[in-house]
Amino acid sequence: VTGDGGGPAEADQLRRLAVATLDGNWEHDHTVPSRTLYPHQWSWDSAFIAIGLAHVRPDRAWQELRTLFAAQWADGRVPHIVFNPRLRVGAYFPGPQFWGSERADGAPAAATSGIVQPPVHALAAWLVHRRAPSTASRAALTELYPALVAQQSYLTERRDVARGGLACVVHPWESGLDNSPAWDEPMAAVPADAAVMRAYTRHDTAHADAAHRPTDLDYARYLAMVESYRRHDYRDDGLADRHPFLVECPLFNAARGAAEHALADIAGVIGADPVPHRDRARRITEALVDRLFDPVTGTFQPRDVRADRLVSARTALGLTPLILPDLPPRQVAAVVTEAGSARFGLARRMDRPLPSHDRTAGDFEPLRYWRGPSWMNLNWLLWRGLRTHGRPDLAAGLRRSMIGLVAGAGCHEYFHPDTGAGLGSAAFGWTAALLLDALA
Ligand code: 9YW
Repeated sequence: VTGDGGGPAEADQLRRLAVATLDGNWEHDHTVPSRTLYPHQWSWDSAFIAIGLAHVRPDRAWQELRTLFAAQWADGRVPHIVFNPRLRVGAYFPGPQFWGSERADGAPAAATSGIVQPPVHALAAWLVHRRAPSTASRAALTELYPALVAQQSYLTERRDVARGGLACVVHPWESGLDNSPAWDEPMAAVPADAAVMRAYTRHDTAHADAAHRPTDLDYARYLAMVESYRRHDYRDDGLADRHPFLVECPLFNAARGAAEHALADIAGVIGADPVPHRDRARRITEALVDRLFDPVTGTFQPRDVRADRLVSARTALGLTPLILPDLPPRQVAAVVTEAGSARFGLARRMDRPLPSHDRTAGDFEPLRYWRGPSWMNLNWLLWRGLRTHGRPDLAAGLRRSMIGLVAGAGCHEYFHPDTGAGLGSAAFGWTAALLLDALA
């Protein structure tokens, strides 16, 4: 496929590619992010995938979310990986044996990880319904609503370590942006020994270029953080005193706020009370502005709770609070300015979508995963934010660049931020799904 996906024939061809990618990754009752690299079910992938499936296979969109929430823990946490028991042991590292979720209180029958990912699921459920409202979609919302509320309650009640109204991530994997430069400063405090990795076999570097992936030292720290959490059977009491990584992430908390807005909309449809959701949404937005907006740089930055300071890296995470409909005008203007700066390059006419990290930074790496490459989900969030805040001109430019990216390279996992070359998995679920949404 070549060109910018502009004409109707080309849009059709792209749609077919996206549907074929999603069909190819469909596994029984969920979609895998990638057959080679990520053969199980991933939490936030499934939410993005449902948003795309809504356009072509609405039944599957609901099934995708139902399957994920069937693995919800009794405390409300939605695990970041639900392992497929049909796969051979060792299909992915770290696998079910490493997580040992069966030993924790309130874990489901299915083997899962013990950590979470950004809660974009309520927004996904709302968008799936809104795409084609029906008796079936209202029934699906009614069924999912208590589970979505429990997911939010878990994050609000158990993860607000600093008691400032924001949820902490206890691992970079929970942010969804594993090796983002945003985590370098808080990660430096996590004890690690690269030799730890010799005891394990990584699978990611067998399927993808090691130069694109997190380093072995990163991985040693990732495992140390899981071990710290697992030692206490994934309980959240006392985290402040014992856990080496506690960070308030702008994207994670913006997703939480967007989820409360979506739950208010869902409540309105199913006859529940929207008011508590609107109240919680307002409090989350206030806390985000209060704790994570840096008036000096004019962008949102993660807060390292252990060191009680904002991290200095300016990554694409800082742009994502734009998805909040109640973000105050001052912060909206600041985010649009940051996105339009040389760091990210948002414009009415742009050759490529935004990179995941500040292009002008010394540690910008155009090939290494979340340290520079362009990702469809981050761009989709910004696209949504621009429409929410009345910037259709910029939204249209960004949308064209997103479609052009996939038109040029296919449904890759991530893309070279300058050349647009496809990187990582060549048949990636959320790229296909969010392309479908952009084409709609
Ligand atoms: C890994 C599945 C997941 C995504 C994450 C991404 C990556 C797993 O893949 O993590 O092994 O690196 O960082 O956001 O959900 O697509």
